[in-house]
Amino acid sequence: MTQPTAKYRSDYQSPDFTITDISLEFDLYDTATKVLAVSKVIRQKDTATTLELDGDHLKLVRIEINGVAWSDFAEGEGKLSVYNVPAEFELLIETEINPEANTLLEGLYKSGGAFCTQCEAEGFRNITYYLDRPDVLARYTTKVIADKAQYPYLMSNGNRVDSGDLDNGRHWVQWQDPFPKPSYLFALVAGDFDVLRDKYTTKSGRVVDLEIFVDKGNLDRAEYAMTSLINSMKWDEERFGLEYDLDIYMIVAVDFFNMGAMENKGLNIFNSKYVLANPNTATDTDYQGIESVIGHEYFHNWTGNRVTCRDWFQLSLKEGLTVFRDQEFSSDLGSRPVNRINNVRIMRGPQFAEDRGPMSHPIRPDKVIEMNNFYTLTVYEKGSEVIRMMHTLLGEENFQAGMKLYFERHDGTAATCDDFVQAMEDASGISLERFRRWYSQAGTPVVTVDTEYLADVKRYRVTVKQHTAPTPEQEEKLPLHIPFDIELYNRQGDVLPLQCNGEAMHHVLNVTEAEQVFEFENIDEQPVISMLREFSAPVILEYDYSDDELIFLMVHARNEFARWDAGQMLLAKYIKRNVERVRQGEAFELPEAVIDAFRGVLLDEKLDPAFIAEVLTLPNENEIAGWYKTVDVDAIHQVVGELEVAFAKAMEDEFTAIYHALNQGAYTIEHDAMAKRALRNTCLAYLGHTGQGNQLVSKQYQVSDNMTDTMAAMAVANDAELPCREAQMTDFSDKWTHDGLVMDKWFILQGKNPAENALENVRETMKHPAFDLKNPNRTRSLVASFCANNPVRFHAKDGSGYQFLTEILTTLNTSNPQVASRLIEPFLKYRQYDEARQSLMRAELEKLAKLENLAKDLYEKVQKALQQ
Ligand code: B3K
Ligand code: ZN
Repeated sequence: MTQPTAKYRSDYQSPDFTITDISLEFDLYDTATKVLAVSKVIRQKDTATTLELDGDHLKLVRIEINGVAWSDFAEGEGKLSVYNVPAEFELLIETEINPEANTLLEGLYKSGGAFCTQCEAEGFRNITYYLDRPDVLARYTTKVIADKAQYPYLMSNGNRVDSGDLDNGRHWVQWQDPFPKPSYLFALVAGDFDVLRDKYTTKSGRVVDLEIFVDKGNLDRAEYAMTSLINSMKWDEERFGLEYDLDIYMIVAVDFFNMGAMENKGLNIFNSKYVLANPNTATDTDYQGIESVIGHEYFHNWTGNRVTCRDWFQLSLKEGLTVFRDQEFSSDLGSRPVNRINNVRIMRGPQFAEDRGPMSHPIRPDKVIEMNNFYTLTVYEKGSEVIRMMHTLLGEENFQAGMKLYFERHDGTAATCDDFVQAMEDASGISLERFRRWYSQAGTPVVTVDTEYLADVKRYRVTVKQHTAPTPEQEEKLPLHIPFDIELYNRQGDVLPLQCNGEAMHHVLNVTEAEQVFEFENIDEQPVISMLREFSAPVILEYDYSDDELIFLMVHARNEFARWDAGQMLLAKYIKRNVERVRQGEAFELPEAVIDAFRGVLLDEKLDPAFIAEVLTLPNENEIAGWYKTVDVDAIHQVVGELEVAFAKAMEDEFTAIYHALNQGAYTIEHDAMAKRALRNTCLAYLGHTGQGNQLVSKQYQVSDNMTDTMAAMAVANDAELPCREAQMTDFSDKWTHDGLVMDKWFILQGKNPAENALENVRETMKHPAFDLKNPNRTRSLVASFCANNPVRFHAKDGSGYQFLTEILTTLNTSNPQVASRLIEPFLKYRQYDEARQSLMRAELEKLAKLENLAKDLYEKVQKALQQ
């Protein structure tokens, strides 16, 4: 095999040819599906005479040009060159593919009994030879032919225009999509399903058929997805003025899927995890996941499909923006502070970690070997933070004007990130010149603040410095435009007006230089400052808060996010201090005042219980690891454990009282009920570390009438290694072995099992009848939760965890490299560990580097990690 090569953003060239229309015919058979593609090809550049098409894993049967057999072509690695073609012509290509052998789950493959597709980013080339790039937009007509008994439902994008029966027990359906689209949005599904149907009338009065396809017998688990879809359609009309454009919207749930879901035009294909739910099988968190992923894929119809990306380097154009939209959707429908807190946890945990690692890249990458490797937290989550910053700088009204202008300019085309920013700038009249650097600069900026109260002149001076450390292949960093949201409080907790040079100032400061000084006038006493409110920029804030100031902010900050954040900073201080103590062989200690501050929040009846639960949730061990240059996994684990016990002991009475008071009647998925469960189960998590733990947890497991409470009990039993764990695990597995999706929760617990023999257990669990390494959900649940979320056991000193990961990666390298490439992440951070662990992990990376046929996905990451 030739060495994989990189593509560069700067090399972009518009295509030599384009395809305006394509007519596809699929004759579906498990091992030999015939694909006939007839395209209208038009030359775009005068000098071009060779048409270069992308294609992989294809058996070429024939080529015709304008109805005549064509032999002037050559097949190369991953491509087909057709020579001496005219300026405009009809190209017929017949290929044969083998869906059953397709374990990559990219292109056309079989999931259980159904045929389905996944084409983003470059999967369409596994179906036929094509201009498989997002800036070639064609109108698709698709005819699907299959056995009628086995595959009664045949679907593709757009509207169903015709159908018929054949005499050999087969039938066909023809679909037509009126909207030109890139190949990555193509979809096909054939199978036998149960269907949940509904209708939605758009604000202009058009009636849209809504159909959700699930495996037979799962109809009672599709309702929440339908509700979420209808809510999404309504919300997008109300908040963004955007209406759905086809007569039908279909969602198909499949069990074998590499990621969450896919926004194919009119025919979304979903990982069943983000569709199927009822109270017996799904937790509140699952319900929330369904709402946000259904919303996300629906919102792509405008941000992604109607306006798509010019090239894959622009991925954040659609992903960052669509994540921003789905976050706003969830926040408008549910709790804004709780949503914000959870998004910020992802930024501060795994996204900041990505920025520190060898794969660090800007939200608009410059260099890519395997595009699938760039569906990252940076492109998605940081991408959405960049959109959010523009929203903060412009305000809702200007932002919506920018959206409108963006659609006026780019609807029906493939655009760039620059186009988006330009529309925002032009519509608002606000300069985003320096702001654009967020698109090209990788890494997390550190913002360091110093404050000084000048009592004699009644001024408060705030000095803000920003610095971004070098990242791989990007040594030089420039100052960014950081919207820095602050508030000043007096001792009574009143907000002080911000005034500079006699003029009122907005609470969002424009930090644009490496160092800036802001001086606020008429400040009568030393104030307390709240900063980076709402996490107004994806940066690390460094400021030397005293305990008293943080405790003050936990009580007095005006918005809940800032109160939570103050609590997090206070926890961070004592976690760091105790990690040091543990390393010095000293005992854990925590001042009474810190505990009292948290007790105060716990007992504050004015607060949303879901918010209280967030305040009492400690940062996880991975996030904590990110605070260190060299991570001491064992010390961190010990301190988190001791902190849990300290809170549990000190507040046992309060936790117990609240736990019992929040016992609710019948399960509902109303936000209120969810919030109460969240707090109640947080109390249980602490009580798990007290004498009554085992009894309370067993009781909850026994009486629970819903998966949220069942899983909460099991998680506590697992985490606190309670005696009741074993029996619960056995009972659960007996009950749910037939249902992989439910068993995933059990696999996750096995993966996170803190017991010393966790790895042995994980290996044993792989033999469970519900486990299947070929199913990405199963693999992620068990293997990824062990490797990524059980740091103490994965990083066992003997290297056994590392060897295990290499074994798994070696298998997946051939069967499903996309999944392998996600699992390898813990290895990429090897430089953050002590020397012994570093060299063990490095040795594993070197082993992987030597693998024959190392997939591009792993190659890119292994090389970068080793070069770092
Ligand atoms: N656009 C898809 C992700 C495709 C991933 C390809 N490896 C789902 C989404 O972001 O909505
Ligand atoms: Zn998306």
